[in-house]
Amino acid sequence: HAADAHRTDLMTITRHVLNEQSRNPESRGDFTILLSHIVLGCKFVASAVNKAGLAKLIGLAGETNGEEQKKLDVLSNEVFVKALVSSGRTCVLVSEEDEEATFVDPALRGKYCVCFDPLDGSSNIDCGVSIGTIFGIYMIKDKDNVTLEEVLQPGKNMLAAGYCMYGSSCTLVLSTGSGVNGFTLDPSLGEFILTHPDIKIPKKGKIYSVNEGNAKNWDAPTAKFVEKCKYPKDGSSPKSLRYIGSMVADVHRTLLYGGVFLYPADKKSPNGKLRVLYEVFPMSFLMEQAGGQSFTGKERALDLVPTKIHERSPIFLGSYDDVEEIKALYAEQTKSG
Ligand code: P6P
Repeated sequence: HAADAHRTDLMTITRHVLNEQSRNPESRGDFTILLSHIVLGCKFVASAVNKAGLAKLIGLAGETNGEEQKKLDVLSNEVFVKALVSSGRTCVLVSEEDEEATFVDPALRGKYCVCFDPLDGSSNIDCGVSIGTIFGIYMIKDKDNVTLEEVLQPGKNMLAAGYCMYGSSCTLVLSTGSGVNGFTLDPSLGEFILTHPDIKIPKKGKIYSVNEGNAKNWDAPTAKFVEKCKYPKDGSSPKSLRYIGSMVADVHRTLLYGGVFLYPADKKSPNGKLRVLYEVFPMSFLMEQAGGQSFTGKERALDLVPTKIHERSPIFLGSYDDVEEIKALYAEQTKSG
């Protein structure tokens, strides 16, 4: 059975990606090498996040080694930037932590652009809530003359996207464009092992996930949708509200259990809060690959063309039928003008 297979026929993430890549004739292993460096970054962050609590504890005991405890998100960013540059497979990087894009030394350039949030939800570290790394990968046509304009591509051009969630276990969820697979870190091996093959999100869910504290500022379609979740008119039972406040955790639950995750626009933030290149696009890519969908309130999220690297967008993503309901409410608003 699966357990035995795990013991002897180790389907590691590297082997799984090699299998997938071998199906496309012109692949020369560059993507697999890039991915192995992203995986290295995730393993480092996983161990640092696990120690964070302990380090804090030691800190309390006054035994810090004097070295200023670097904020985990800054440290994670440095690790990912160095891993991605040293892979020799990237030419430009966009990180949530860096105001400007990083153009790789021309001597070290490869054909990929990686957009990433090294430690999304890091404000939740001190209370032990799951946090995560989110990444999306684009191909760049001319790596030697890459400009910022080439980074500002619609999400539908992404070749791959994924997240790594640092929680009770470390789970990496990845799509390279032919479905979604989940891998769990086996610390004894230091390998990510395939544990969730071919993830498909339920067509309809019983959960909605939104920060109700922003309800005062929502627009009418969002308010109407949430009202329908709480007071269904068709005699069905109300949906459950689950909101962790860490995107990777809320999206992971939505992917596995179904339902819908919303970060809508509101009067205070007309473009919502979540960032297009390294939160909205990667999660939308995964949702579509898993049979769900993702909508901005105006259009399919992956059709959006960003104009700035830290641009924000409202997002409604999850089970196909649930997002259809939201799209219908926004279409009604557009019709009534
Ligand atoms: P709010 C975390 O800070 C984050 O960027 C996402 O991980 C999360 O989904 C969102 O913000 C939570 O925002 O306004 O509900 O606290």
